[in-house]
Order: sequence, then structure tokens, then C-alpha cells
Amino acid sequence: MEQLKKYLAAQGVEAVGVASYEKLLPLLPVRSAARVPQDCQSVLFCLFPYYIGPVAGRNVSRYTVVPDYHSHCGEILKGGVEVLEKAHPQNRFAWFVDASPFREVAGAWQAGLGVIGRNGQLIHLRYGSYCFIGEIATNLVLPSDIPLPGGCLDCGACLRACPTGALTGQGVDTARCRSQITQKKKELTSWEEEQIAQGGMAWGCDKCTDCCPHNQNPVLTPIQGFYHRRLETLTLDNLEEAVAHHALGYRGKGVLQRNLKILAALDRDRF
Ligand code: B12
Repeated sequence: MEQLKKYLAAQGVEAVGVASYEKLLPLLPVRSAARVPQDCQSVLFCLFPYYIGPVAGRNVSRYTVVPDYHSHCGEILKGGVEVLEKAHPQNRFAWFVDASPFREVAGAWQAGLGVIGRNGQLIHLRYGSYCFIGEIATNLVLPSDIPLPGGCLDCGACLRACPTGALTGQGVDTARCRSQITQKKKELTSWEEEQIAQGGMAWGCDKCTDCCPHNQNPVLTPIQGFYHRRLETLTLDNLEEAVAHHALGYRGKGVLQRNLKILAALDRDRF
């Protein structure tokens, strides 16, 4: 574990904690569940801070300004698995990020890495909720960490900031969440189109994140790879490159073109 922590710290990943597998059940019904090692005992959760400072004029959510976290965090976790496999050749390890059978927010909480906000996000005491979550599952028995007591400040700022009332206090009504609407593939209702136009985002939404008191004066990420190739403004001209290198391509280019069209129509109406 010490070797792993040393390796991760060198990559800028300092928040690491363990949850016992049984506390993470039930798993999400996704394909990647087949990769969870048989007789899984422990899951090692890691936080990948992604705040890189203010980005003026962006029309995509902060998490897609940085290079695609699936591949970037995945590379770091893959290296972590190699460290573990060397130290424990008899055991099995598998890494996941986002496309994971683990409910990552609840899992990272279980692993003692932060508290869960009313916006549904995991809040780390130093990085706020500007961090991605990834994990390594193993059949090695590791001592579990203890969840932090208490929750977020419960100030309700995120509930008030959500323009559509998607935050219910009990969770997220995904059908109303602007982040969800920007990635919807089916035809949009006129109310949904309006949400994209008013939000001004071609992908994602940061309203319930940016207003959180835990996210004021955020600490810059020590992960150097997140400072390269930033995507500030998505346009039809850089769409190909954006899809190839940022976490917004997985629903296909058509969804992004549609969102840009909605935003362009709004611009035309203004002048
Ligand atoms: C599907 C998904 C979405 C969907 C639906 C989100 C939702 N909340 O249902 C949409 C597209 C809307 C979405 C949006 C966003 N997402 Co998202 N999403 C996911 C994904 C892939 C699965 C989530 C899921 O379906 N979980 C199933 C539900 C049932 O579980 P849950 O989310 O853990 O929620 C439960 C717990 O939180 C628990 N709970 C609530 N309060 C408390 C308190 C305590 C004490 C305990 C124990 C439990 C608990 O109850 C909830 C219901 O059961 C995860 C990755 C993953 N594998 O977990 C990323 C993930 C949650 N998303 C992430 C991000 C960054 C976002 C956005 C901020 C992106 C953006 N800027 O647009 C927004 C935030 C919107 C929001 N307020 O939730 C990050 C969150 C990182 C963090 N620090 O928390 C994740 C973990 C991806 C990652 N690997 O980093 N997302």
C-alpha cells in the first residue's frame, strides 16, 4: 500500500481510501461489472482533483475543459494496478473510472474521502467537489477506512442555484438536470431546448457545483496532465478534436452539433 500511495502521490493523487466490497453493494447494472475480480474484498477509491483555475468564456462544463478524465485517470490507475500486481502477484486487481459498477460518490464517502453534498457530489475537504473519482477493486483484504462524520454544510445553496429544481433535497431528478439534458440523445422538448439556451453550455452544467461554499477558493489540481490541451469554447470547427480528447464525445457528435445550434440561434436572436 505504501508503494502504491507513493506512486499515486507522484501523479498528484493524494486522496486515497479503502471501502470493503460488501458495503458497496448493490453494484450498478453495467457491463463493466464483469471485470470486478471474483471474490472481491476491497475497493481502493482515489480522487483526481480537476480545478485548473478560472476559464473565461467557456461554453462547456469545467470537467470537460480538461483532457478526457476517463483516459487520463485511467492511465494513472492502470499504473497503480501494475504497482499492486508486482507486490501481490497472487491477487487480482481491476480499475474503473466513471463507467464503473460502483456508485462512486457513495463509495468514496464509504472510503472516508469526503462528505456527500446536497448536490449529490462527493466533497473533499481541500479540493471541494472538483474531483473525479476512480477506483481499484481487488480480492486482497485491505483495512477499510471510516466514513467522515456529518455531511455538507446543508446551506441549500445548490438547491437554490439549480435553475430547474432538479435537486430535490433527496437526490437528483435527472430528467430536469441541465447536465443530463445536454447529453440527451432523443428529440428535445421545447422546455429542454430552452434549458440549453438559458444555460449557455454546449455540454454539462456547473451551477450546483460552482455555488457550493466548499468550492470557493478551490485548490489547483496537482495533476499536471489536466493543464494541457484545455477546451475553452466548443465550436463546429474544433468539434472533431474536442470529441477525440475531452469527456464529451460519448453521446456522439450529433448531440453536440444540436446543442451548438441551439446556442447559435440564441446568439442570432440577441443581435
Ligand atoms: C449517471 C451519472 C450522471 C447523470 C445522473 C447523475 C445522478 N446524480 O443521478 C448526470 C448526467 C445527470 C450526471 C451529471 C453530473 N455528474 Co455524473 N455520474 C453519473 C455516474 C456515471 C453514475 C451515477 C449513478 O447513476 N449512480 C446511481 C445512484 C443511485 O447512486 P449515487 O449517484 O451514488 O447517489 C446515491 C448516493 O449519493 C446516496 N446518498 C445521497 N446522499 C447521501 C449521504 C450519505 C451519507 C450516504 C451514505 C449516501 C448518500 O443516495 C443517492 C441515491 O441512492 C457517476 C459515476 C459512477 N459510477 O458513480 C458519475 C459521477 C457521479 N458524475 C460526476 C460528475 C462530475 C457530474 C457533474 C458534476 C458533471 C457536470 N458538471 O455536468 C454533474 C452533476 C450533476 C449532479 N448534481 O448530480 C462525478 C462526481 C464526482 C464527485 N466529486 O462527486 C462522477 C462520480 C463521475 C466520476 N468518476 O468522477 N452524472
